[in-house]
Amino acid sequence: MSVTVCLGAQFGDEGKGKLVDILAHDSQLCCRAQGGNNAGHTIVANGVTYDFHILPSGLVNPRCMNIVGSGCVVHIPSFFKELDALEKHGLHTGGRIFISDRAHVVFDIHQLVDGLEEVELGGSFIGTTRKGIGPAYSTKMTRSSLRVCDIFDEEVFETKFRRMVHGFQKRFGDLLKYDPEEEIARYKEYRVKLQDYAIDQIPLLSSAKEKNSKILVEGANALMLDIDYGTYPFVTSSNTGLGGVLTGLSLGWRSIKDVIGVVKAYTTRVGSGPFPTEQLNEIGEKLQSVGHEIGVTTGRKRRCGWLDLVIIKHSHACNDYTSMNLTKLDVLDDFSEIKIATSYSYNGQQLDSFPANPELLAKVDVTYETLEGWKKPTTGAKSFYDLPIQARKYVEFIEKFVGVKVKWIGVGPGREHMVVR
Ligand code: 2SA
Ligand code: GDP
Ligand code: MG
Repeated sequence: MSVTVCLGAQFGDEGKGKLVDILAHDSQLCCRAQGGNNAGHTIVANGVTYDFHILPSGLVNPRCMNIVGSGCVVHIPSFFKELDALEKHGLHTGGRIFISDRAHVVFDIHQLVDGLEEVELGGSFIGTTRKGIGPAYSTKMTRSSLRVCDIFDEEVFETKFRRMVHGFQKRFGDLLKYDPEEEIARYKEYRVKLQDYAIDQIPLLSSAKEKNSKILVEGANALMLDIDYGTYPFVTSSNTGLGGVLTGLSLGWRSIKDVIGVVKAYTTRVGSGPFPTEQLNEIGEKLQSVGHEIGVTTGRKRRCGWLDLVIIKHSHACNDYTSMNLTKLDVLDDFSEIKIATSYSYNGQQLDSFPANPELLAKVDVTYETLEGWKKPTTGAKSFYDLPIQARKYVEFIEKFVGVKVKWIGVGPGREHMVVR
């Protein structure tokens, strides 16, 4: 068995879905290890645009099997809604998508609590997707959550569910406008429907190992949103880095062959939190409009700024990338000058590592390297040497600074818009 892991190296939306779709062509299994339907992965294949949230992007390839792994949190109605949408696009998913029976369930009550917790934070709100991700992982950690395996025994389900709801009702009182009976009733239907999807992921992955299968792991969100290594508390509630892959799927470390860091050629962020290279000016607006930087899950405009190599170095230190996919290079086609952040300083003193403290991070001064733009379209490029010399220099600057090879370069949204080196 060989495992290739695709991980977001910045704040998410780097274009992981597109790389996963391309690599799925040569893989038997595609797995999600963490997160829920907060993620949004867009794939443009054969002229059709697909949006994935909880489902793995490997589903676009008709020969690829897919697993929503044990480390994920799943809102079951959204899972079925997303499957229905794919079927309407003519994509047949029957027998190719499974959910680990150890994955935790996101209920509507988690989504309501997500909203209430954001309100409680006032001006310091996180800017979550309100998909219930934080509350679902919280109940997982306090051991009051329900897993997919709990759904199948009606009595056990109701007992555990009512206990969890009672906990939230005690905490939020009248603020929580919620009828547990409605949700319990809905699970009568899901109890039957889910039988075709819930599996024990461990023997399935063990048998993939015996068959020497190629497995792809699709990261959701990205390292700077990692609960331990991101810009806490402005993060999501899972380990979005390599750690989450090891705990969220029973693959073992020995089989991991490649860890690909997906890096957008500039930086974007959705939601609150420090963003040292953010451009609150016409540069940021141009990146946002040319790059169509709009959240796939919530429709929010993404904040935009220059590429930050301090972040990519931190990300590489945590995830140990074997190669990188630089994406959306084409979005920079029309800039005469392009800046890249290479270090931070605070009170005149250069920082030698990425700061843990978000208040400090919000105040750092950024040192930039300025590179010449290329002012030519790159979307038609088929090989590295089809790219303008300035674009090649941009790529080479990044790989030299980070010390990792850029093996793939995205020059457009389509499957075919990928230069492979
Ligand atoms: P949550 O909902 O608890 O995970 O939110 C916590 C923070 O994580 C950010 N987050 C994301 N950032 C980028 N992309 C995400 N997926 C969607 C997309 C986002 C969207 O692909 O565009 O549609 O808005 C994603 N999911 C979570 C979030 O903004 C919070 O800062
Ligand atoms: P993910 O969350 O990392 O999978 O990324 P998203 O799908 O949320 O956001 C990336 C967006 O950029 C999607 O709309 C992709 O279709 C698009 N995209 C991916 N790679 C490229 C690229 O190289 N060039 C351009 N112009 N668009 C790209
Ligand atoms: Mg996304």
